[in-house]
Amino acid sequence: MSGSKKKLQNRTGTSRAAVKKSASALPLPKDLLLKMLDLMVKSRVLEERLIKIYKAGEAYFWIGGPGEEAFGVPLGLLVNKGRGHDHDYLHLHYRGSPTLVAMGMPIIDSIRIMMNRATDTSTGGRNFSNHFCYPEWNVVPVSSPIEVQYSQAIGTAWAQHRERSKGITIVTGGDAGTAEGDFASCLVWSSRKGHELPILITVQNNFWGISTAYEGQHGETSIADRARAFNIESAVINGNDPVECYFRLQEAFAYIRKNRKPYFIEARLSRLYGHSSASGANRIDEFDCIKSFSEYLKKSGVIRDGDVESLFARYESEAREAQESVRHEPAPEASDIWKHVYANNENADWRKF
Ligand SMILES: Cc1ncc(C[n+]2csc(CCOP(=O)(O)OP(=O)(O)O)c2C)c(N)n1
Ligand SMILES: [Mg+2]
Repeated sequence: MSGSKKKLQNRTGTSRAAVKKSASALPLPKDLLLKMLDLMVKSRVLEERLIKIYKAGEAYFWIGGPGEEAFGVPLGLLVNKGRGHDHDYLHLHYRGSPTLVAMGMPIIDSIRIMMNRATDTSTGGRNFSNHFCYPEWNVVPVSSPIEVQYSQAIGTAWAQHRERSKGITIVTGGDAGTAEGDFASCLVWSSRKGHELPILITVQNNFWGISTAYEGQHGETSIADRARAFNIESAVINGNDPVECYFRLQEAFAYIRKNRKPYFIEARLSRLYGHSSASGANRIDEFDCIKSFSEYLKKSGVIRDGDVESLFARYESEAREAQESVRHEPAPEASDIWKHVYANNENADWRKF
């Protein structure tokens, strides 16, 4: 990690040290800490399996969320999951696997997308990794063009505002994409006086846009400063610390649910396997949130030597078995390209209109 990146990551809100000092006991219930560790490991193992599938030549492309578990897992745990405006809508980007794992997505679902099988319920095997879609959980389809989710999110947030529903809208994305107009549109539309929207806007700042470093691209001190200009409540947090993320996200959710106004979070975190398979998908020497969280839990007496290793082994065997069974599942047919293109029309085939 570069010196300036370390400096930027230190310039966040509550630090782990502060959380620990202020609490004589554990900062969160033991069961919750264990659950977060479990889901973080499950998500990491899943992503590492996807990378292995790619490297074995059984898939065409990988992009995903290893390094974002400390942020994504608490986010998924705090969501009011369900269908319709009284539940939360999620407009995720391609690093959203930890959030979906925390919401209950089985490992095999993600492997089906990765291996382009017709059994993949998100895309019918017609999109690439981590392009999730779960209508039953209000998870709208992940888009390959970056940042468009920020302008799409205004739609569900506006509907929830207009109908005074109980649910809120959550939108996530990367730091580099904030250069695009959709991000600015989201800030404008979510903060208009008298028409503020119930939306959690997050940016997972890993300090990279593919191979372009953050430092040379931003005039603002932090991305969160842009939200402040619109009078949107905002926070810069250490996205590598699951305890801090849980507390800060909990605060943000409570604020939005009560006030029906926007909240902005910039989470500074790691990108552990580079951008995608296009950059090699090799392990990078950046801060590892699972390693540090396990060490903390060991020191606090919550887990013992060997516990984390057993978790990794258990999920690795589940993921390997899933891959083996998906191998025997059918690929989509060429004619399947017309399926599910437009909602509720007879066949979505424009040639027949
Ligand atoms: C509109 C658009 N422009 C360019 C791309 C190519 N592209 C894919 S990911 C990416 C970088 C995104 O960086 P950031 O927003 O920081 O997210 P990260 O991948 O770092 O999580 C780019 C430029 C794209 N998919 N869509
Ligand atoms: Mg980035």
